Amino acid sequence: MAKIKLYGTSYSGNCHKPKWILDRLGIAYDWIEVDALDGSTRTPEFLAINPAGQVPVLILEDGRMLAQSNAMMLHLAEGADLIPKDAFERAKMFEWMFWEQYSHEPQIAVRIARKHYLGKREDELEPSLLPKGNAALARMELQLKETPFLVGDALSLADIALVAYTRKADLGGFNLRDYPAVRGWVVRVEELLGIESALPANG
Ligand SMILES: N[C@@H](CCC(=O)N[C@@H](CS)C(=O)NCC(=O)O)C(=O)O
Repeated sequence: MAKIKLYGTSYSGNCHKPKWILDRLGIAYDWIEVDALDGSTRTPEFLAINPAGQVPVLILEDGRMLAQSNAMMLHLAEGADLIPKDAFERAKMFEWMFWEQYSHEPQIAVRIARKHYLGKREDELEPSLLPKGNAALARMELQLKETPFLVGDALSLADIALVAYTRKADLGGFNLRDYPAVRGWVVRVEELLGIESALPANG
């Protein structure tokens, strides 16, 4: 069987999610760099790999393809302690992961990409992204004032899905100092993942 392959953009939070799981679980893989912002995901060659034209893309040892960062994490972490055994806690983890894709990533990740990576001016950005992104951060703050992780006392895939872009929210014009419980959680999760902090040094 071939080694697992992960197609990804090295500065993309969605691509970090499956990478962090592979690293944490000690699974061998080859990283294949594809720039999500220069059209490389829309070439005929890449569309033959993922017809959705997006990274990340995971190719399993037997050649099967899996898209969607959260689906990849669920598959790779099957049986690991990142997925609660209790059925209700597992459903709460899904609740956060589905919410991440609908109510967090489309505002926070998009604002980071447009403002920081594409260098758009404030007046070129969709005005609703800032209030909607702040509403998402406020929702997380409410939970993280109560519990150290999004689902109770232990790190789960919910934390990994949500930390990917939350840790870089300042690059999108958000201010994590307004959300102290979220900031403390970012530090905790980054430490557990063994990754360098993405929070602004003096922030
Ligand atoms: N919901 C998808 C989102 C994937 C996504 O938005 N990928 C971006 C990079 S972060 C991309 O490939 N953009 C290039 C394009 O759409 O052409 C996931 O979680 O994997």
